[in-house]
Amino acid sequence: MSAVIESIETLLVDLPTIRPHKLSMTTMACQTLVIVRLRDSDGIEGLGEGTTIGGLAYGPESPESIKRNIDSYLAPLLIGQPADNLNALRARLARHARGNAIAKSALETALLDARGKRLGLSVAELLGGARHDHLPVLWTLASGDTAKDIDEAFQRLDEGRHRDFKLKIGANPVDIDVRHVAAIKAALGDRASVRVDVNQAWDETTAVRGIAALQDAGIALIEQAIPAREHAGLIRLAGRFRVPMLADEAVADARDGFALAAGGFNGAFALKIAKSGGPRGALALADVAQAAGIGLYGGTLLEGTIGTAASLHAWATLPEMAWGTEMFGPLLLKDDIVAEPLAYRDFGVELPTGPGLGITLDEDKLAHYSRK
Ligand code: MUC
Ligand code: MG
Repeated sequence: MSAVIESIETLLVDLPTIRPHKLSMTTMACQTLVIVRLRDSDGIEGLGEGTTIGGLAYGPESPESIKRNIDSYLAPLLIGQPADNLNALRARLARHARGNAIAKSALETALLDARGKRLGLSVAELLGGARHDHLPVLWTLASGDTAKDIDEAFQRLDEGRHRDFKLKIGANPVDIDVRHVAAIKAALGDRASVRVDVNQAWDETTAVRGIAALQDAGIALIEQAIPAREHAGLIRLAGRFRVPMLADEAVADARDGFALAAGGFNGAFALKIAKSGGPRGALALADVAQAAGIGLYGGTLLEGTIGTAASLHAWATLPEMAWGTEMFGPLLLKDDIVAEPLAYRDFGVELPTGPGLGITLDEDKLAHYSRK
């Protein structure tokens, strides 16, 4: 008889960041990981992680709601069910619980990790097989200070760790932000590419002014300049400028992707397992993007090592992504809760080898950082 899901435990883990991380809607000094430990009747444990940014600042789920909704609603739907039929388990969650994409992503990750460990296969193998074992990773400059960001960029370049940079803007008036970005791009010159993420902070008129100036400054990509729901505006911006638009908050799952593509969007999509309810949903969005000729980007909600590894296993199954990945979450944190950190080298990261995610917890660190 196949294993059944026996228990699901959730932990809130608070890890300090290496420096304040300033986005348009919040400044982070700490990241809270919701860690899932799922145990099956054969003794196998699956690990999962859900994170968001700045409590409720980024989206409708907070770390506390992710934990509470798993504990009270989602875990009871899974406990006692056969552990190996991921399709049936995803359908059960979808039928009985709306929304809660980050919580569902943490659970799907734990289910995949346990199944991989049972079968001796990596999560990438469970998802069809890895096409890459090393993925490019950019770094986000978000100290809030132009000179510090330039120093940080040169450090990362000199270490061979990152050569593509994303700047978080939108918290300041547009002219100040444009000056900040242009100064960083001018300092880096041809040594590095620079893109921006506005995190929905501009209206369309401001976006037209800001993007025109950023395009002139040599910026490579403009991420989510206007509010997520304004699909028509995003499509207009994509048609208006040479510099491509990246849809992030606007595109959570395959349905959003289809709507944007059908409306004539011609930029790129940020894939995030957290937005899509797990790796499978993110890959479904990638299928829509590829069918529509829309570029791919491997995105993060600043997950720690477990969520980052889950994303890497998914991205590794795709053809080369036009815009690379931003799977640097663990590097933004002062410490980790795993025995073996991910290997960042050669401007990217190695895909961890399985079984499952290929990640083992450091129980002492987990206990130390878990919220009491
Ligand atoms: C986002 O909106 O892209 C990704 C990198 C980063 O610094 O923040 C995240 C969220
Ligand atoms: Mg973004």
